[in-house]
Amino acid sequence: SLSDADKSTLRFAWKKIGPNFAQHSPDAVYRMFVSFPSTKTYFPSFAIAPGSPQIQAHGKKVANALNKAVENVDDMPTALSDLSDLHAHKLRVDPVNFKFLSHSMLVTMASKYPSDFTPEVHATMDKFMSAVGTVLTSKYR
Ligand code: ZNH
Repeated sequence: SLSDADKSTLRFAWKKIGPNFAQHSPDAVYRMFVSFPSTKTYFPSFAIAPGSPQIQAHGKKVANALNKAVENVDDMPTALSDLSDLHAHKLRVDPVNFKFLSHSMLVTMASKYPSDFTPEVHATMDKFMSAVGTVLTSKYR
C-alpha cells in the first residue's frame, strides 16, 4: 500500500500530470489494446484505432476516475466503491488486465511528461495504479 511519502510524491506528480491527463489517457488505452491484445475482448464494440470515439470516451472516464482516486488517496475504497462494484459484478475483468492497463498508463506518462516522470514518480505511480487495481478487484468473489 501507499506510504505517506508515496502519497506526497503522488500529489506532487499529479499536479503536473493530472490536469491534462484526460488528453493522453486515450493513448494509454489504445496502447493497452495493441500491446496486450487479449484486453480487447472486454470491449467488443470498440473501434480499435488511435483516437477512435470509444477509446477517447473511455480514456477520459478512466482519467476522471484516477483523478478522483488521487483526490481521495486516503480512502480509495470509499471513493471508488461504485466503480469497484461495476468491475466485480458486471464487467468481471480478470485482475491480470489491471497490470496491463497500469503498464500502458506508465509508458504513456513517461512519453508525455518526460521531465516529470522521474524514477521516483515512476515507482510511486506503479504503486498507485496497483492500489487502484486492488480496490477495483476487491469485491470479486
Ligand atoms: Zn474499467 C468501464 C475505470 C481498469 C474494462 N472503467 C470503466 C469506467 C471507468 C473505469 C471510470 C466507466 C464506468 C461508467 O461508465 O460508469 N477501469 C477503470 C480504472 C481502471 C480500470 C480506473 C484501472 C486503473 N477496466 C479496467 C481494465 C479493464 C476494464 C484493466 C479490462 C481490460 N472498464 C472496462 C470495461 C468497461 C469499463 C469493459 C465498460 C466500457 C464501456 O464503455 O462499455
